[in-house]
Amino acid sequence: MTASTVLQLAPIGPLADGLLRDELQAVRLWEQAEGWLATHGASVGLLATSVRWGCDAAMLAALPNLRAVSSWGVGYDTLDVAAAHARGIQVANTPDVLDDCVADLAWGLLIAAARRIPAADRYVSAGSWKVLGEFPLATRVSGKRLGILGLGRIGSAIARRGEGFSMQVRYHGRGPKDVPYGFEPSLEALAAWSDFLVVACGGGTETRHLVSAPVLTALGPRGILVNIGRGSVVDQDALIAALDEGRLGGAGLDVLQGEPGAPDALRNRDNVVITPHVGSATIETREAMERLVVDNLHAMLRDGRVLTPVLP
Ligand code: 8YV
Repeated sequence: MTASTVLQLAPIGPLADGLLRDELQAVRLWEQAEGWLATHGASVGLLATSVRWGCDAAMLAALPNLRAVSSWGVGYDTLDVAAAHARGIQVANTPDVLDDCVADLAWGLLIAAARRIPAADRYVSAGSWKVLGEFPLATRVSGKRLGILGLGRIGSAIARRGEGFSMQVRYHGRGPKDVPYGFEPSLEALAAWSDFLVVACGGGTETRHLVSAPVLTALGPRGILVNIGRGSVVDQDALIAALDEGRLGGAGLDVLQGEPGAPDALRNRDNVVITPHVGSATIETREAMERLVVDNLHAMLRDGRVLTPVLP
Protein backbone atom coordinates (compact mmCIF):
# COMPACT_ATOMS: atom_id res chain seq x y z
CA MET A 1 0.00 0.00 0.00
CA THR A 2 1.27 3.51 -0.86
CA ALA A 3 2.22 5.59 2.14
CA SER A 4 -0.30 8.41 2.08
CA THR A 5 0.35 10.58 5.13
CA VAL A 6 1.45 14.16 4.48
CA LEU A 7 3.85 15.23 7.24
CA GLN A 8 4.64 18.89 7.97
CA LEU A 9 7.91 19.36 9.86
CA ALA A 10 7.44 22.92 11.16
CA PRO A 11 5.18 25.95 10.70
CA ILE A 12 5.64 27.52 7.25
CA GLY A 13 3.21 30.44 7.27
CA PRO A 14 -0.48 31.01 7.97
CA LEU A 15 -1.66 30.29 4.42
CA ALA A 16 0.40 27.13 3.83
CA ASP A 17 -0.28 25.83 7.35
CA GLY A 18 -4.04 26.22 6.82
CA LEU A 19 -4.06 24.67 3.33
CA LEU A 20 -1.88 21.76 4.42
CA ARG A 21 -4.25 21.07 7.30
CA ASP A 22 -7.54 21.55 5.39
CA GLU A 23 -6.70 20.18 1.93
CA LEU A 24 -4.09 17.55 2.72
CA GLN A 25 -4.84 16.70 6.36
CA ALA A 26 -1.14 17.12 7.09
CA VAL A 27 0.18 15.80 10.38
CA ARG A 28 2.04 18.55 12.24
CA LEU A 29 5.13 16.94 13.64
CA TRP A 30 5.67 19.66 16.25
CA GLU A 31 2.22 18.90 17.72
CA GLN A 32 2.83 15.14 18.01
CA ALA A 33 4.11 13.23 20.98
CA GLU A 34 7.78 12.29 21.02
CA GLY A 35 8.39 9.05 19.19
CA TRP A 36 5.77 9.76 16.50
CA LEU A 37 8.34 9.33 13.75
CA ALA A 38 9.50 5.94 15.00
CA THR A 39 5.92 4.64 15.14
CA HIS A 40 4.41 6.31 12.07
CA GLY A 41 7.40 7.19 9.85
CA ALA A 42 6.62 4.39 7.40
CA SER A 43 3.17 5.86 6.71
CA VAL A 44 4.58 9.15 5.43
CA GLY A 45 4.58 9.58 1.65
CA LEU A 46 4.87 13.35 1.33
CA LEU A 47 6.74 15.91 3.39
CA ALA A 48 6.31 19.68 3.74
CA THR A 49 9.16 21.75 5.14
CA SER A 50 11.00 25.01 4.56
CA VAL A 51 14.54 26.18 3.85
CA ARG A 52 14.57 27.60 7.39
CA TRP A 53 13.82 24.23 8.94
CA GLY A 54 15.43 21.97 6.35
CA CYS A 55 15.35 18.20 6.00
CA ASP A 56 18.50 16.25 6.82
CA ALA A 57 19.63 12.71 6.14
CA ALA A 58 18.37 11.49 9.55
CA MET A 59 14.86 12.76 8.80
CA LEU A 60 14.89 11.10 5.36
CA ALA A 61 16.08 7.85 6.93
CA ALA A 62 13.14 7.96 9.36
CA LEU A 63 10.72 8.08 6.40
CA PRO A 64 11.35 4.89 4.40
CA ASN A 65 8.38 5.32 2.03
CA LEU A 66 8.79 9.02 1.28
CA ARG A 67 8.10 10.03 -2.35
CA ALA A 68 8.42 13.82 -2.32
CA VAL A 69 9.62 16.75 -0.23
CA SER A 70 8.01 20.14 -0.83
CA SER A 71 10.01 22.97 0.69
CA TRP A 72 9.23 26.65 1.14
CA GLY A 73 12.01 28.90 -0.18
CA VAL A 74 14.10 28.92 -3.32
CA GLY A 75 17.25 27.95 -1.42
CA TYR A 76 17.77 24.29 -0.53
CA ASP A 77 21.10 24.41 1.27
CA THR A 78 19.45 22.99 4.41
CA LEU A 79 17.93 20.03 2.55
CA ASP A 80 19.87 16.85 1.84
CA VAL A 81 18.88 16.83 -1.83
CA ALA A 82 21.54 14.29 -2.82
CA ALA A 83 20.30 11.76 -0.25
CA ALA A 84 16.70 12.29 -1.38
CA HIS A 85 17.53 11.90 -5.07
CA ALA A 86 19.59 8.79 -4.35
CA ARG A 87 16.35 7.21 -3.11
CA GLY A 88 14.25 8.56 -5.98
CA ILE A 89 12.52 11.08 -3.73
CA GLN A 90 11.49 14.23 -5.61
CA VAL A 91 12.42 17.55 -4.00
CA ALA A 92 10.54 20.76 -4.78
CA ASN A 93 11.41 24.34 -3.84
CA THR A 94 9.59 27.62 -4.56
CA PRO A 95 11.50 29.35 -7.39
CA ASP A 96 10.28 32.03 -9.83
CA VAL A 97 7.63 33.59 -7.62
CA LEU A 98 10.21 35.47 -5.53
CA ASP A 99 12.62 36.59 -8.27
CA ASP A 100 11.26 40.11 -8.63
CA CYS A 101 11.07 40.88 -4.92
CA VAL A 102 14.59 39.62 -4.24
CA ALA A 103 15.93 41.55 -7.24
CA ASP A 104 14.09 44.67 -6.06
CA LEU A 105 15.73 44.34 -2.65
CA ALA A 106 19.18 43.85 -4.21
CA TRP A 107 18.71 47.16 -6.00
CA GLY A 108 17.36 48.77 -2.86
CA LEU A 109 20.50 47.73 -0.98
CA LEU A 110 22.77 48.77 -3.83
CA ILE A 111 21.29 52.26 -4.05
CA ALA A 112 21.00 52.60 -0.27
CA ALA A 113 24.68 51.70 0.22
CA ALA A 114 25.95 53.80 -2.71
CA ARG A 115 23.85 56.89 -1.90
CA ARG A 116 24.07 56.25 1.86
CA ILE A 117 20.32 56.62 2.31
CA PRO A 118 20.13 55.13 5.85
CA ALA A 119 23.06 57.33 6.98
CA ALA A 120 21.40 60.38 5.39
CA ASP A 121 18.15 59.54 7.16
CA ARG A 122 19.99 59.24 10.48
CA TYR A 123 21.65 62.61 9.72
CA VAL A 124 18.28 64.30 9.32
CA SER A 125 16.74 62.49 12.30
CA ALA A 126 19.63 63.60 14.53
CA GLY A 127 19.07 67.23 13.54
CA SER A 128 22.50 67.46 11.82
CA TRP A 129 21.06 68.85 8.56
CA LYS A 130 20.17 72.11 10.29
CA VAL A 131 23.33 72.26 12.40
CA LEU A 132 26.07 70.88 10.12
CA GLY A 133 24.51 71.59 6.72
CA GLU A 134 25.31 69.53 3.65
CA PHE A 135 25.57 65.73 3.88
CA PRO A 136 28.87 64.28 2.54
CA LEU A 137 28.95 63.31 -1.14
CA ALA A 138 28.12 59.71 -2.02
CA THR A 139 28.65 57.38 -5.02
CA ARG A 140 26.84 57.59 -8.37
CA VAL A 141 24.76 54.56 -9.38
CA SER A 142 23.57 55.04 -12.99
CA GLY A 143 25.90 54.22 -15.84
CA LYS A 144 28.27 52.14 -13.69
CA ARG A 145 29.50 48.55 -14.05
CA LEU A 146 27.44 45.78 -12.48
CA GLY A 147 28.97 42.39 -11.75
CA ILE A 148 26.72 39.50 -10.77
CA LEU A 149 27.83 36.28 -9.09
CA GLY A 150 25.26 33.67 -10.12
CA LEU A 151 23.13 34.50 -13.14
CA GLY A 152 20.19 32.25 -12.27
CA ARG A 153 16.60 33.44 -12.18
CA ILE A 154 17.23 36.06 -9.47
CA GLY A 155 20.58 37.13 -10.92
CA SER A 156 18.92 37.62 -14.31
CA ALA A 157 16.16 39.75 -12.76
CA ILE A 158 18.89 41.89 -11.14
CA ALA A 159 20.71 42.17 -14.48
CA ARG A 160 17.54 43.28 -16.33
CA ARG A 161 17.06 46.07 -13.80
CA GLY A 162 20.65 47.13 -14.44
CA GLU A 163 19.72 47.95 -18.02
CA GLY A 164 17.23 50.51 -16.67
CA PHE A 165 20.14 52.18 -14.86
CA SER A 166 22.20 52.25 -18.08
CA MET A 167 24.73 49.86 -16.60
CA GLN A 168 27.10 47.47 -18.32
CA VAL A 169 26.54 44.00 -16.89
CA ARG A 170 28.92 41.05 -16.59
CA TYR A 171 28.60 37.84 -14.59
CA HIS A 172 30.46 34.90 -13.13
CA GLY A 173 29.07 31.43 -12.51
CA ARG A 174 29.48 27.80 -13.45
CA GLY A 175 29.74 28.66 -17.15
CA PRO A 176 28.67 31.08 -19.89
CA LYS A 177 25.01 31.37 -20.82
CA ASP A 178 23.17 32.56 -23.90
CA VAL A 179 22.55 36.06 -22.52
CA PRO A 180 23.39 39.60 -23.63
CA TYR A 181 25.90 40.02 -20.76
CA GLY A 182 29.59 39.14 -20.74
CA PHE A 183 30.76 36.02 -18.88
CA GLU A 184 33.86 36.45 -16.72
CA PRO A 185 35.58 33.13 -15.90
CA SER A 186 37.43 34.62 -12.92
CA LEU A 187 35.46 36.10 -10.01
CA GLU A 188 38.46 38.20 -9.00
CA ALA A 189 38.64 39.68 -12.50
CA LEU A 190 34.89 40.35 -12.41
CA ALA A 191 35.30 42.16 -9.08
CA ALA A 192 38.19 44.24 -10.47
CA TRP A 193 35.99 45.28 -13.43
CA SER A 194 32.84 45.96 -11.32
CA ASP A 195 31.72 49.06 -9.45
CA PHE A 196 29.03 46.96 -7.79
CA LEU A 197 29.28 43.21 -7.20
CA VAL A 198 26.02 41.45 -6.39
CA VAL A 199 26.02 37.96 -4.90
CA ALA A 200 22.96 36.12 -6.24
CA CYS A 201 24.03 32.48 -5.94
CA GLY A 202 22.88 29.83 -3.50
CA GLY A 203 24.68 28.56 -0.40
CA GLY A 204 26.35 25.23 0.34
CA THR A 205 29.88 23.89 0.12
CA GLU A 206 30.26 24.71 -3.58
CA THR A 207 29.93 28.48 -3.05
CA ARG A 208 31.35 28.86 0.48
CA HIS A 209 33.61 31.92 0.82
CA LEU A 210 33.79 32.47 -2.95
CA VAL A 211 33.85 36.16 -2.11
CA SER A 212 37.27 36.03 -0.48
CA ALA A 213 39.78 38.68 0.66
CA PRO A 214 41.37 38.95 -2.83
CA VAL A 215 37.92 39.36 -4.44
CA LEU A 216 37.02 42.15 -2.00
CA THR A 217 40.37 43.86 -2.54
CA ALA A 218 39.80 43.64 -6.30
CA LEU A 219 36.38 45.29 -5.91
CA GLY A 220 38.27 48.13 -4.35
CA PRO A 221 37.94 51.17 -2.09
CA ARG A 222 35.10 52.61 -4.16
CA GLY A 223 33.43 49.27 -4.90
CA ILE A 224 30.26 48.07 -3.20
CA LEU A 225 29.33 44.48 -2.39
CA VAL A 226 25.66 43.45 -2.28
CA ASN A 227 24.61 40.04 -0.97
CA ILE A 228 21.06 38.70 -1.32
CA GLY A 229 22.19 35.07 -1.80
CA ARG A 230 23.57 33.41 1.31
CA GLY A 231 25.85 34.68 4.06
CA SER A 232 28.14 31.68 3.61
CA VAL A 233 29.22 32.87 0.13
CA VAL A 234 31.12 35.82 1.64
CA ASP A 235 34.14 35.42 3.89
CA GLN A 236 32.71 37.69 6.58
CA ASP A 237 35.98 38.18 8.50
CA ALA A 238 37.63 39.22 5.24
CA LEU A 239 34.70 41.60 4.57
CA ILE A 240 35.09 43.24 8.00
CA ALA A 241 38.86 43.56 7.50
CA ALA A 242 38.40 45.09 4.03
CA LEU A 243 35.93 47.64 5.42
CA ASP A 244 38.17 48.41 8.43
CA GLU A 245 41.20 48.95 6.21
CA GLY A 246 39.33 51.00 3.59
CA ARG A 247 39.99 48.39 0.89
CA LEU A 248 36.25 48.17 0.16
CA GLY A 249 33.86 51.07 -0.38
CA GLY A 250 30.75 49.64 1.23
CA ALA A 251 28.23 46.83 1.42
CA GLY A 252 24.51 46.12 1.28
CA LEU A 253 23.70 42.82 2.97
CA ASP A 254 20.44 40.93 3.33
CA VAL A 255 22.12 37.71 4.43
CA LEU A 256 24.92 37.17 6.92
CA GLN A 257 27.01 34.38 8.32
CA GLY A 258 25.64 33.41 11.73
CA GLU A 259 22.25 35.04 11.14
CA PRO A 260 19.91 35.97 12.70
CA GLY A 261 21.76 39.02 13.98
CA ALA A 262 24.77 40.94 12.74
CA PRO A 263 28.21 41.24 14.35
CA ASP A 264 29.03 44.60 15.97
CA ALA A 265 31.80 45.05 13.43
CA LEU A 266 29.23 45.35 10.65
CA ARG A 267 26.54 47.30 12.45
CA ASN A 268 26.18 51.10 12.53
CA ARG A 269 28.61 51.83 9.74
CA ASP A 270 27.66 54.63 7.38
CA ASN A 271 28.84 52.59 4.38
CA VAL A 272 27.09 49.33 5.29
CA VAL A 273 23.35 48.72 5.00
CA ILE A 274 21.91 45.54 6.50
CA THR A 275 18.41 44.11 6.19
CA PRO A 276 17.27 41.05 8.18
CA HIS A 277 17.00 38.44 5.38
CA VAL A 278 13.85 39.89 3.86
CA GLY A 279 14.51 39.32 0.14
CA SER A 280 11.22 37.55 -0.42
CA ALA A 281 9.39 39.14 2.49
CA THR A 282 6.45 40.89 0.87
CA ILE A 283 2.84 39.91 1.46
CA GLU A 284 2.32 39.04 -2.21
CA THR A 285 5.45 36.96 -2.68
CA ARG A 286 5.23 35.10 0.60
CA GLU A 287 1.62 34.16 -0.27
CA ALA A 288 2.74 32.83 -3.66
CA MET A 289 5.58 30.84 -2.05
CA GLU A 290 3.23 29.30 0.50
CA ARG A 291 0.73 28.35 -2.20
CA LEU A 292 3.45 26.74 -4.29
CA VAL A 293 4.49 24.49 -1.39
CA VAL A 294 0.94 23.10 -1.33
CA ASP A 295 0.52 23.04 -5.14
CA ASN A 296 3.67 20.93 -5.45
CA LEU A 297 2.15 18.31 -3.14
CA HIS A 298 -1.19 18.37 -5.00
CA ALA A 299 0.69 17.88 -8.30
CA MET A 300 2.58 14.95 -6.81
CA LEU A 301 -0.65 13.28 -5.71
CA ARG A 302 -2.35 13.99 -9.05
CA ASP A 303 0.43 13.40 -11.59
CA GLY A 304 3.22 11.73 -9.62
CA ARG A 305 5.41 14.78 -10.31
CA VAL A 306 6.06 18.00 -8.42
CA LEU A 307 5.71 21.27 -10.37
CA THR A 308 9.04 22.88 -9.50
CA PRO A 309 11.63 20.17 -8.87
CA VAL A 310 15.15 20.83 -7.65
CA LEU A 311 17.19 19.17 -10.38
CA PRO A 312 20.13 16.88 -9.55
C1 8YV B 1 13.58 33.90 2.62
C2 8YV B 1 15.19 32.66 1.05
O1 8YV B 1 13.44 35.30 2.71
O2 8YV B 1 13.82 31.50 -0.44
C3 8YV B 1 14.88 31.54 0.14
O3 8YV B 1 15.74 30.66 -0.02
O4 8YV B 1 16.24 32.78 1.55
C4 8YV B 1 14.15 33.69 1.28
O5 8YV B 1 13.06 33.56 0.44
C5 8YV B 1 14.33 33.39 3.79
O6 8YV B 1 14.39 32.03 3.83
C6 8YV B 1 13.82 33.97 5.09
O7 8YV B 1 14.26 33.27 6.17
